[in-house]
Amino acid sequence: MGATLSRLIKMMFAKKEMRILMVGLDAAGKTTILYKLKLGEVVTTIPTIGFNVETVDYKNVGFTVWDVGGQDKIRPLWRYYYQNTQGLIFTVDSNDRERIAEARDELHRMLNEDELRDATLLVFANKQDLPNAMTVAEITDKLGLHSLRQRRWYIQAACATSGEGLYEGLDWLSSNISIKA
Ligand code: G3D
Repeated sequence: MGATLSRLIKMMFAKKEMRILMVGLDAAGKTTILYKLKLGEVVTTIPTIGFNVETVDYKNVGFTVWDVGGQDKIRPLWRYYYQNTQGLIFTVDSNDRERIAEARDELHRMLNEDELRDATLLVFANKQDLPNAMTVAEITDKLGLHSLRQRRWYIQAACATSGEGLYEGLDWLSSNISIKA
């Protein structure tokens, strides 16, 4: 699965120079997705205390991943990573009903950032394998996605542990990303 995925991603993103940010609350499944894609060596850095960033550079695509939520002090530091971001992947734990409102708030805060104005949004409704998982429709509603204006967005059901849905989501992202010449 991993090898096939990375081959497909290589084809999808060929010749496109881009930066993709993947964020979400902790335990949403971001790291699992990153490793499942088998893009190469995942490098973990801590630019400052409590701010853990994972990066993978794959051909001309840079993936950067971190946790959002409850970190007001370090929030201004995120800006550094916003520059030149064409794609924003927001990963949600579909089973985490308690924190879906927090996830919504974080998502909208990020989308309000000026540097992310033109970024295309892909939401992974992750952990769909769990029996109590919220449906894509429910998550769409709870994240307030229909209220987004002038934003290309898409929500994809996914299971990071099996890899289900990851290719479909990234396929959509690569086709809908805005590249500045
Ligand atoms: P994060 O990087 O967003 O913080 P992780 O999240 O990738 O570390 O995942 C948090 C936990 O959720 C991990 O479990 C991981 O295996 C699990 N997980 C990720 N994706 C899925 C999924 O699609 N389905 C299920 N059932 N679990 C998933 P552990 O036990 O290692 O903490």
